[in-house]
Amino acid sequence: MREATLCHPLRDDDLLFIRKQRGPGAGNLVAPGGKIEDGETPRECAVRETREEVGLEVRGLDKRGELRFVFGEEPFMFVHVFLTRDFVGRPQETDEGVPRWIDTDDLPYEEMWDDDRYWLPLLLDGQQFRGEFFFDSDGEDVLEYDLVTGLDF
Ligand code: 6U4
Repeated sequence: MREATLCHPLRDDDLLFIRKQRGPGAGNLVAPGGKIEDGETPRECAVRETREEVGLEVRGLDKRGELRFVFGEEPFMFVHVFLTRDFVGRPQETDEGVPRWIDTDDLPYEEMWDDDRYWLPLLLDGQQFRGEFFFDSDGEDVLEYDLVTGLDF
């Protein structure tokens, strides 16, 4: 199963998203992140991807979740989720998309992957979580999921 990261910078009450330009989930609002490379830790990957995708130098990443996605019968991806309030620079537009700060009270879940509505509220509530999401074979809709909290990564 491919292993990847998501890194959510938080500035006051706003979370940073980009509109994904290509690959699976193109068109969705997503956090910076991507696939882990050989020899890289999940945290190192999250820092590198955030630098590459929006030009922010993030530090002090807080690991908050692990998510497993299955599309139909196929394991799709295992994702480590990080949150940070500690970063330097301003988000820049790159080939990956246009960055956008979005108020956490008004998140447009209908523009995100279908699983985000289930675990983003836990992230914002300061919780740690592990989730498994079973999508239809197109990876469009979550059919079933299992989410546990109270972890300590
Ligand atoms: P690189 O490594 O640059 O190729 P990218 O093209 O962004 O990365 P891709 O398209 O394989 O990687 O997708 C990986 C990214 O998508 C990770 O950041 C995790 C995220 N992702 C994948 N499925 C997701 C899902 N169901 N919900 C979600 N993020 C998901 O919130």
